[in-house]
Amino acid sequence: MENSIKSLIECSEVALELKKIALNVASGGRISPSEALELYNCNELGLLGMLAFEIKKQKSGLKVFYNRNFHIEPTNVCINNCKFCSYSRKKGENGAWEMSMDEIIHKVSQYKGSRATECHIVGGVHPERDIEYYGQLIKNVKNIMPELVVKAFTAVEIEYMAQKAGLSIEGALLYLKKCGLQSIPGGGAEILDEEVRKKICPEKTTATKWLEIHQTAHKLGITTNATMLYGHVESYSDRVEHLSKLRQLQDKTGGFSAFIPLKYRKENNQLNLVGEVSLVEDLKNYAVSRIFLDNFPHIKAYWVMSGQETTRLALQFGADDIDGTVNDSTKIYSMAGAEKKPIMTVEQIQNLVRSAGLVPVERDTFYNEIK
Ligand code: V47
Ligand code: SF4
Repeated sequence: MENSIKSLIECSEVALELKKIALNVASGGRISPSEALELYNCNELGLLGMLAFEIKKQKSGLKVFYNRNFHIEPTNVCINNCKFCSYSRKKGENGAWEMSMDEIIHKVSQYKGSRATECHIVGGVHPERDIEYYGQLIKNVKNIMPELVVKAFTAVEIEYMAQKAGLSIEGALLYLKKCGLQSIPGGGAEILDEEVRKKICPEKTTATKWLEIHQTAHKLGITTNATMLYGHVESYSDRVEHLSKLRQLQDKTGGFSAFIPLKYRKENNQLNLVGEVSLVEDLKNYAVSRIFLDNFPHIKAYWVMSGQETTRLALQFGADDIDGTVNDSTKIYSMAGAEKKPIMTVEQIQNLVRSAGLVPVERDTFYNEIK
């Protein structure tokens, strides 16, 4: 890292312990979990931003990545009852939806000729839909638009499909891969700690299983993302534990493409009373994640969740990806109180990135640049 940054740190008036951590980061060193905790507990947002932005520059220069994508959410019927979820319903309940295969085919057909490169498919864990249904769904998408990368199903959906089919996780993933699955999104991770999960999503895939599913996907050559749902009942130590588990797995497999912090949004769900954390907390979280996850190539500021203004700021705090055009095709966040109509044109995305003094670059799911 530039010597000027080191001199800035030397001259700054921050506590000695913090100075040592910052100098280690500036020299390209890896920080320990206890040092990450120290960063979370400090109030030096400027210093954290400077370090995170320098790391971002070393990894991707001034580039900020985006893609042309759309989502399919086949159903919000779900066997689970996560307390932060504003979106799931029981079968037949008011507000439940179950798209038929024809409706899905019709929806994908509307994107023909759109230059979209990714179809992101996630939904509730529907008690009656099985792995063959989802395999056929992927095949149908690929038949209509073979050029699309199918990034589909959280570890939670995959665990259920495997169980229902009597398959191992590896068997289920191999089956889905044969049908055309190329990447797995990062959802379902929440906080990778069993005690926190008992409080916010007691029926959901355990932390150990989530990690096992991603590890197996990596082994099979399926890249994945990782999220962290923050700003609810978890402590900074829980966040550090979450990040440590991800960093350890990434050291083993190298299969994660991006880390995506997801701020808990409070509308229409059972955790509402805990409220939402501040913008300062969001930026601190981006920065500490960028600094700690030295083996993750990308940090995504998902604009649909954080809103466009926070996304612009996150780009100064280590994020180098803002997801994609989305095209008003997801409801998970609008139902929880975020962007009501999540759609950005490529031009709007490019303008947002340029207004932060950075360079927009279109990518595909695997971060190949699209010229
Ligand atoms: O796992 C649910 C989160 C996730 C709320 O991999 C909430 O590229 C905040 O994982 N407030 C699903 N967050 C979405 C997801 C995702 C999104 C965009 C890109 C990618 C990727 C992955 O949404 C869930 C959960 O952590 N979530 N409810 C809420 N009230
Ligand atoms: Fe179901 Fe996912 Fe909502 Fe949990 S977060 S209730 S698994 S749809």
